[in-house]
Amino acid sequence: MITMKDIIRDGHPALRKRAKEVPVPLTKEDRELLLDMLEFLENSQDPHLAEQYDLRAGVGLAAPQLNISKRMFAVLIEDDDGNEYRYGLANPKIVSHSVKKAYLTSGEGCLSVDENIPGYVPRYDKITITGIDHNGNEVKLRLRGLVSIVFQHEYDHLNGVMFYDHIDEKDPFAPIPNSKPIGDEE
Ligand code: K3U
Ligand code: NI
Repeated sequence: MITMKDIIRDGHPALRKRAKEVPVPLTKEDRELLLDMLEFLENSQDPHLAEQYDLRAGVGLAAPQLNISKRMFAVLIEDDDGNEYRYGLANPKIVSHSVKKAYLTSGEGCLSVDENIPGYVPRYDKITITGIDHNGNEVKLRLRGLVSIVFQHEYDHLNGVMFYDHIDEKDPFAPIPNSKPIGDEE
């Protein structure tokens, strides 16, 4: 079972490396890793288990955060309409995206970053992403809003990019042109 002690923290060089593609078809070991990452997210979102195992709640987790250099991540999140997105993805690719941007008005957080780093993180509002899911099937997902933002945050981890890299250093809350704010007003 994955716990917080398996998650490496900001400053660890592995968080800044480009992760490696995984061989397809997925090995049993790689499918199990995706399932373990999904299990972590489930446990972390269960208040009782989170307290029992001292887990910080998360909606996403990428293999490089476990010091595993593989292009794999897991996401577990519900959209505003109550649809659940529960995916372990290997070799994901963002094949298209909107011109329009989106950002969380409350900023982003990361299980590998212990402090709060304020500021707007510009993301694409909509993306289409392909990959191999935790069952070994090819998938193509069209995502928008919050769900799209979480997938982009996890995708960045595979390229050694941290959310705060996108924050305007001089003016963290500078308006993002052509963008949709996501958060309090919804
Ligand atoms: O944002 C978080 C959250 C947790 C439970 C319910 C609602 C929100 C926690 S931070 C988080 O889940 C990161 C996980 C990381 F760092 F491991 F990738 C993902 C994330 C947070 C915020 C925006 C985009 C992605
Ligand atoms: Ni993160």
